[in-house]
Amino acid sequence: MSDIALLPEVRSFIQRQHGHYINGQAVLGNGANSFSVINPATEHVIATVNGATLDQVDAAMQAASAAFQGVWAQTTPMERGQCLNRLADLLEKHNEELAQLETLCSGKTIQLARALEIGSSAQFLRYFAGWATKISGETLNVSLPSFHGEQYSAFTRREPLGVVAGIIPWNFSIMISIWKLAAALTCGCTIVLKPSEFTPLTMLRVAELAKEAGIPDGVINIINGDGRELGSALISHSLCAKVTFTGSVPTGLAVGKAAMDGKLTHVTLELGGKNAAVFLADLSVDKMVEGIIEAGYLNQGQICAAAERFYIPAKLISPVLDALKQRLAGFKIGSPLDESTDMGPLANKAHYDKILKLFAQARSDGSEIIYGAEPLAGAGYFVLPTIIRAHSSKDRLMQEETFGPVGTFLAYDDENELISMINNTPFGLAASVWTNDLGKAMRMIPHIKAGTVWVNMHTFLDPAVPFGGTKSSGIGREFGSAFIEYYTELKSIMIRY
Ligand code: TXE
Repeated sequence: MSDIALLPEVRSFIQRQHGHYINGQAVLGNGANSFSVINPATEHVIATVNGATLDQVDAAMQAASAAFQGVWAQTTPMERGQCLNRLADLLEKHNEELAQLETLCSGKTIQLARALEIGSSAQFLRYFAGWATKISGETLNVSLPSFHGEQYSAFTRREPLGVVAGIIPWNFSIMISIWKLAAALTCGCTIVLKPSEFTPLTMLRVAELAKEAGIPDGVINIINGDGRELGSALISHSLCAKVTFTGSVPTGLAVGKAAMDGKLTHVTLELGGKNAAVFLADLSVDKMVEGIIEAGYLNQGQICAAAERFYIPAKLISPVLDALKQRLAGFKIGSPLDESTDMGPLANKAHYDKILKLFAQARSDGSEIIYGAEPLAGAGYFVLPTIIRAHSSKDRLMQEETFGPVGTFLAYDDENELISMINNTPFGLAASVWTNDLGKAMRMIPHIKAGTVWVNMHTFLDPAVPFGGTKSSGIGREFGSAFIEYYTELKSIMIRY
């Protein structure tokens, strides 16, 4: 197979000069702090983006605030839902264009871009659209005494927080933006999104489609540029009512502190971790290998919920690792625009360098490398999918997030030790248990400290099911009905009559 042909609209889009999207208009900026977007599969510059000035950050926040108090406040919940549904229609209509753009910027395989970045984003939009008409308060019973026949009534209202700042990582730049945008807009908030410097293009195109979908100017704004400078400016802006962040643990901690500092801005943090997948001895080697690939190697492991620590029964670990090695060695690694590719490049040079450093450390630490831990020769940020066999839970690669296609495997003898092994980490985003014995899995679930526990599956998210981390993996939940609490303020009203 070979690369698919790029659509003419993709070619013309990347040739444009890019900047931001503020109040329904593309805004270019002055070019003083422009930066390049690099295709990680070829290392070629594919576009140039003008980074935002602080004045442009302010203009985006002002536009979002004006829309929040004006045009968006005047829409009915039904109309807000209809806007999101129309945007979902347009994402589906432009699936190929957006998927190609995203693959060029992020190195994600085209199949994954079509299915997850666009297909799944449309589904999330439709799910949130359904909530728009169902966000409401409660009527409450009051027990205050009545001395002169007076009576009481009380109720609550769910009121939108205001302008939301959404800070987005590079691994799923459309899907994660859509999660945040859809939750905010459904609740009546407006949003300023800051995509990652590595993947700044696609949301500019989605913002144009949002306008076509009838979402009023100022409701969605996009700011591109340096994370530290613009992120701080967004968080500390007087009009910022809420920050929603997905990204690394250190940056998330900085974002959380900045949000708390001064004005107690609401904050949701969805960070990474070191997720565990445990396989019980009743499963066949083949089933384990399928599960490991699903849990650890999708999108080159660049998924915050992916598993990186694998626990395998001692008597099965050698055949499992042998079979896994054979499967990974058969992976087709190459151009993400080739529909037959299993694994594309890592998403950017900084991340590639980090993974190569971890490989070097694994060697110097004396880790047992079963497969991989090597870059591929030639252009592009390609590495081999990697299998490391750990000596103990204390090994560096059993503790530190790699965010790459790097599975670290530890043998266990006693199933009773599994819970303490899974929980032996400061993080708690997700975990999975793989077994035919549902009773055993059900007994383990309450003891696992993680925001999501999967049984016989891993990584897959559904808009109906809340998602978020415990411990150092974050605070707050996205999706389900849980998101409502994080985008609205609860107001209590008491009436004496
Ligand atoms: O992520 P950051 P980076 C991991 C992965 C990767 C490492 C660094 O291991 O190698 O993090 O990647 C913005 N205030 N993950 O640097 O720093 C930034 O511009 C406010 C895991 O890309 O977390 C971007 O938009 N914002 C992860 C966003 O924050 C700031 C996904 C995320 O950047 C900021 C991605 C600041 N001070 C990488 N500094 C996951 N778990 O999902 C940066 N930003």
